[in-house]
Amino acid sequence: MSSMSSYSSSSSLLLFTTTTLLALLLCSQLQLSIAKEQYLEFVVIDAISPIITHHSNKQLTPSMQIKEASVTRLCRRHSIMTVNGQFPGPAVEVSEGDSLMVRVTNRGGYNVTVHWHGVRQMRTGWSDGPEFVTQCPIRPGGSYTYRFTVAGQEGTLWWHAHSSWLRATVHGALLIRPRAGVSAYPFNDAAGKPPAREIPILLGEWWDMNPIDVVRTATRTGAAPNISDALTVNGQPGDLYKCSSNGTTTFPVKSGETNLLRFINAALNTELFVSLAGHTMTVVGADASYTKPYATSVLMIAPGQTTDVLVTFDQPPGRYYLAARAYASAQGVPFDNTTTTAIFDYGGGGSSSTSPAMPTLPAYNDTPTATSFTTSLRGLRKAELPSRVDESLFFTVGVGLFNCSGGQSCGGPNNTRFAASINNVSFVLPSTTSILQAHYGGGGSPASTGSVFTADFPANPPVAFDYTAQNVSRALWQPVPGTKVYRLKYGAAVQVVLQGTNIFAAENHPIHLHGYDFYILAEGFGNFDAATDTAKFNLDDPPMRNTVAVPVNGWAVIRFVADNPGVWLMHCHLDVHITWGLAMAFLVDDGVGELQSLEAPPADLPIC
Ligand SMILES: [Cu+2]
Repeated sequence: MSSMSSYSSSSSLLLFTTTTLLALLLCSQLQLSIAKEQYLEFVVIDAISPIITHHSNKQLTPSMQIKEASVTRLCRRHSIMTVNGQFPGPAVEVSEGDSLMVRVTNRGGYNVTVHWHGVRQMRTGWSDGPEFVTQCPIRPGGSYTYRFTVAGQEGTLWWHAHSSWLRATVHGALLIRPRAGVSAYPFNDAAGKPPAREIPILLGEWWDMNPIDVVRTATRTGAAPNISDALTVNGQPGDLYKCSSNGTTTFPVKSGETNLLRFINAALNTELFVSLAGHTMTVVGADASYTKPYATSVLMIAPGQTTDVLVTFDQPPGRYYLAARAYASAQGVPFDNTTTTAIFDYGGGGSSSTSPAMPTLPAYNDTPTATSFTTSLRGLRKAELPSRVDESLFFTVGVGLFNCSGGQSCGGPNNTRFAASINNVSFVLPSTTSILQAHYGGGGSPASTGSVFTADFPANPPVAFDYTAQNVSRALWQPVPGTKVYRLKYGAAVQVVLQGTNIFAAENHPIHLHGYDFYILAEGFGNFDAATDTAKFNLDDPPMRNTVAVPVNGWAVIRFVADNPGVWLMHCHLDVHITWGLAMAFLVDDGVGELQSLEAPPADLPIC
């Protein structure tokens, strides 16, 4: 049994890795049919706690089944989409270097895909998951097997549906341990031992209605979607909500122990401040890259991001609230202002009549605290940055408004429809095939009209303006819809300035890049100015992440080497914004030879 016995709110998912499979083949009773297919099974135990890896189990379900399950939250019963009936979904636990095969079967009523958030998917873009970008959706009744290797990444990632707003309930942790005998955590407790327990903490967002209906209504009317009704910790809103106290997530911990808390912001639209009463948190990793230890009383985690922290339970034994609520950076924009709580309990039983200690959380609009947190993170080791930049890109990111055209419902401000864009292109997903399939089949020539996509995504905004001005001209508020990619040569060193705009409302946007980790060289407020801001670049120990929270009315600069061929979505991880088009894709060409080329598509790739 592993050290995760305190993970009480979700069941577990076992998996075999290549190594395990070989061991099993050598010693045993693996079914012949499975052995022939070299199948790596995902198996589920329907139990409350422990996450166990690499052990056989006789009662196995060899698949991830997307299906409805009935749950009660906020006094009401709902049928929600789940994986294997669990909410949050099962945690997947691997060691660095493991190869996985995950057979996903859609037993629900919606199209679905699964994205392995943060996994680099080297040469295996077919398993990345975003609907109509790397694959057609898995139709109800269909199935697809995701095949990929987790290499060079250690820490916390996660998996989630990448189709409409299904990820509200279809998500779970992906925990990557150092490979035994090869590497180890670069941190220890005071006694020089690894953390006694590891506790995955998924922060989520709950609607008192079907989230698919919420986004469908918004898409129909052009208005903003409803805000959520609750925030959650491991699927439970906690004591501060109606009808929720009985379900409040509780983490039993031991006095004196140091534990590793693995936070994942799985909320759809809400960046979160997180604090634990009475305890300091020491950040040791983010987005499955290690950081220099950073002690803090509050975290800011944006949707898509993960943060690993060490906590030593060195306070008087008792019960302490973990609490999370919104960091809402956009002025005048409605947000879920509720507070979710869970309880860390080392009271040794009893004492549940007194309320747990409550932490102090920053004000909703406390941008200085959010910025201070994100800019304090440093990579553990010296960065391996290319000395040159081959592609210097400048992308504006922000919302906008479409003028109303005939026959449309225009429920946005002043008879408009909400939109969002990068470099004024509001991203439109294809509907007849995926961009990756079109690319592989040659369907994306720059000039051809009527093709699935065009390779003319602009390197710069079409018009330069004062991006963060108080009053950006209304003439600049309306983006142009399109399915455009930016083409990169294999191995190109790419730098992207992500520049927030003050169109409609400035906001902190968590920009997520698929297929890559990137270094965050610098961030700041106002307009990026190469003449002065380049000097602020941290080329020594910048943090490496897959999602950067671009400061409200500010900018962030990221850098990566395009060493993974394929089609890779980059988008705002606020689902409300990706729904409105805040996305683009990089098309990275093959390099030389097989090891620098995208693999061939798998035979079971879903068809549209
Ligand atoms: Cu956004």
